Amino acid sequence: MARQYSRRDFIKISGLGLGGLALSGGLFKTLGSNLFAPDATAALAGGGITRTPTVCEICFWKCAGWVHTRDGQPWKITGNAEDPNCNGRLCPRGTGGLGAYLDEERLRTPLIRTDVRGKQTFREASWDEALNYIAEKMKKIAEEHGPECVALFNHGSGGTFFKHLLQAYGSNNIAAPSYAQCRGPREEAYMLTFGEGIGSPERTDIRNSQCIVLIGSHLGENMHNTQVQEFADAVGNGATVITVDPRFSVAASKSKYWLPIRPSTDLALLLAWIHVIVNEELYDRDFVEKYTVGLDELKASVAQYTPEWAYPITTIEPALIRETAREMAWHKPATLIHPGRHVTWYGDDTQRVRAGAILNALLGSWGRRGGFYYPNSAKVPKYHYPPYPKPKRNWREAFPEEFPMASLALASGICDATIPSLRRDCTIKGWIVYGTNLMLTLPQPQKTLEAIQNLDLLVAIDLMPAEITGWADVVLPECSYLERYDDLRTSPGRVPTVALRAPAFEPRWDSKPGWWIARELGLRLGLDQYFPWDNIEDYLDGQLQQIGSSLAEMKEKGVITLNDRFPLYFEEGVEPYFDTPSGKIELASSTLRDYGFDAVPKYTAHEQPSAGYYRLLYGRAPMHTFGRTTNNPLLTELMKENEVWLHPTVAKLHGVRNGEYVVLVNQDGVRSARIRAKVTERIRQDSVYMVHGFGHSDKRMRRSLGKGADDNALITRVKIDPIMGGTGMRVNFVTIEPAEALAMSDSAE
Ligand SMILES: Nc1nc2c(c(=O)[nH]1)N[C@H]1C(S)=C(S)[C@@H](COP(=O)(O)OP(=O)(O)OC[C@H]3O[C@@H](n4cnc5c(=O)[nH]c(N)nc54)[C@H](O)[C@@H]3O)O[C@H]1N2
Ligand SMILES: Nc1nc2c(c(=O)[nH]1)N[C@H]1C(S)=C(S)[C@@H](COP(=O)(O)OP(=O)(O)OC[C@H]3O[C@@H](n4cnc5c(=O)[nH]c(N)nc54)[C@H](O)[C@@H]3O)O[C@H]1N2
Ligand code: SF4
Ligand SMILES: [Mo]
Repeated sequence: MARQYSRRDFIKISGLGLGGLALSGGLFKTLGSNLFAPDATAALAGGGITRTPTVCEICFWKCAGWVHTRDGQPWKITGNAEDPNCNGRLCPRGTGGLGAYLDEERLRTPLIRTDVRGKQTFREASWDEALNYIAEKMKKIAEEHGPECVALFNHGSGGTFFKHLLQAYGSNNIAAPSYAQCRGPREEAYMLTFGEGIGSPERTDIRNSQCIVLIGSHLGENMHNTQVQEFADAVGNGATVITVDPRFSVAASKSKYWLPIRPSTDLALLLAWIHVIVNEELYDRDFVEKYTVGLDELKASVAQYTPEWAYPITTIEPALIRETAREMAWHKPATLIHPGRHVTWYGDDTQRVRAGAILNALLGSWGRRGGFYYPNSAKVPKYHYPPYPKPKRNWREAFPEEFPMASLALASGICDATIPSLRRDCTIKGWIVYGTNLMLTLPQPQKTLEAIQNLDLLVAIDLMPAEITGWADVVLPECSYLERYDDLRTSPGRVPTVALRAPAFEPRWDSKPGWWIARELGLRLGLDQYFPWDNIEDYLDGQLQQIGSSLAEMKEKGVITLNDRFPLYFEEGVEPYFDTPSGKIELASSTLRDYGFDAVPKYTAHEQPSAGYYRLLYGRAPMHTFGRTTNNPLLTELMKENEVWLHPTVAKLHGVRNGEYVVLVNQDGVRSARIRAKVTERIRQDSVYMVHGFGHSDKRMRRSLGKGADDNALITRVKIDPIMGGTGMRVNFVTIEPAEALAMSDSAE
């Protein structure tokens, strides 16, 4: 039985401090109603105290909650106690979700560009005019180049309706930075090893783990709700935590072992751990014999990777490598080598994550308590649409014989395929960008801009005037998640659940829900047969009736749990099935071998920074999600700008004092916005660290404009994973200059 979590658990594990508590009470009580113009808002449910079910959209953990109103005014958002994604507790960002709704700087009406791209000069347009404009352009692109020359970038719940629209139109060039810039290598590495991916929420049985190994995963700062709750619980229950991180992260502070590794060398450490576990025969013999193939090949391959070999590479002492390997083996199979989430680091990411997967296999933690469970997700029959037309081409043709394991489209690949080149076949002419701010989240922003200049059509559907909207031809204002229905949440977990997001408020100004926008565009493109439902309530009710529920029931409960479920762990006498070519867990991957890659991961060295330069590392802060909350009026109260972490020796060398503003200049001479230095022993001397999502430059977001610096501006080069096309982003080096230099160069312009 999971214990009840309190908000203090979050505070403790996240290092949020007392500021985080400010959001737990009622909105107006704690922050004062003068921040907003509450009269401009209107609850759908009317007077008294009301509650409406929601699914949080502040990050992608998808916690279910309740939106409470008092006397027709927004009051607070709380977690739904029946929801396994939150156990009744939202994280500080989810609690601050009302800020997304109340932000006066939101997009208010459709906009059509009146000047060159990037000038941010728009005129207001009616929905009819804006949608007709887009539909005409899309028809023209389809006639002249084929519908597959329109691509969709998306992130977030409403993306479902735009994916449907694009497929009905005839394109499956559908991508998200959450694959090739995030967890793509992880999914492919686990597919190759176990025949199944990890998914989201992760299938990690953290709450029952006795030994948790975190390789970069900065749980606590990475504030994925129940993952942090379970981590707090496991720590409370005395689990051994081993954290490998060049920075003393919050997770490192909860750990028995902190291994401050030289960045980019994790694969050496993982291989040395495998070496110890294989050589000392510490692996789960029974499990390995029954379920795996390739042990001999693995043994032969890791023979060279002794802890002594790894020491000068990683800077981790051989004795410590042995001790931590033995500790992991001691707790097997309840030892979890966390698979990570944002894993696109150095370009050999699929192989690095695979080394972790192999360790998990050796320790027998797959399908076992305290390791990885088998997730259940609610099966809701799909709405019955006519089949989609078959696209004649897709982005893959732009990359013949490259990235064979990419199971989803690459956002970076679509960007490349938009830039005309003799090498590339598939030239994309239109982008629809739903809920992703590509300027801050696609690396090599110089390339993104070049691609944009080649487009015939760029549509941005956003809540905020985010940077990407400044480059769009048409900007469509979506209403916030608190003002709309979305598709049902059926994400996997220990129990199969369905959750509903219903609107608590009327859409403010002239904003509209994503489902409505997608449908209206579909009708204008002559795709009526793909949008047979007149309104979303019919669509949702139809879906829910098929699983014996109804929209009315869901509005009451918010979350329902279905009975139909699989066991979480392997069971005695039941042969598990692995969807790999051998039908077993592949320590040596036959698929990788067939494609000419190493069947067992091998170490490759990466370039290190030269004197005076430092590796640029980045990560998360518990009170923000990427750049999507850095203008949120409630969450900016908790953290207004980011800082760059510098080791005292580095600070001294560059004459920087704690709290001073500096400018980072990367290996290509690109300069950051000014950013405050945080001088701390908690980071290695060869690296600097900053939180992603700051340094906004769009003038329409005044709260975040010019606050801190944008890591992405400095990520002008990447190392691409040849297996699946992920973009390794931690391959940029920066030096440090005083901020005055920026002031001087500004005035010189
Ligand atoms: N430099 C750098 N790049 C990164 C990362 C990094 O740490 N550093 N992280 C990577 C990772 S892990 C990921 S998952 C990706 C994420 O990359 P993206 O998917 O691009 O994520 P966000 O930055 O959250 O983009 C969110 C956009 O959605 C808008 N938005 C918010 N709510 C709504 C809504 O309800 N409707 C609509 N239509 N729009 C909305 C916001 O205003 C913002 O413009 O980025 C990757 N790229
Ligand atoms: N609050 C909050 N939580 C979030 C998000 C958010 O925006 N805000 N985003 C969510 C999303 S989409 C994702 S993908 C996850 C990302 O969260 P994680 O998957 O946990 O992110 P990481 O890439 O591991 O990056 C951060 C950590 O890696 C360390 N690091 C850097 N280089 C190296 C290296 O070479 N080796 C090792 N061992 N460590 C290194 C950094 O010091 C830092 O502590 O967070 C999720 N949770
Ligand atoms: S983890 Fe926090 S921000 Fe993410 S969905 Fe849950 S409450 Fe919202
Ligand atoms: Mo991510």
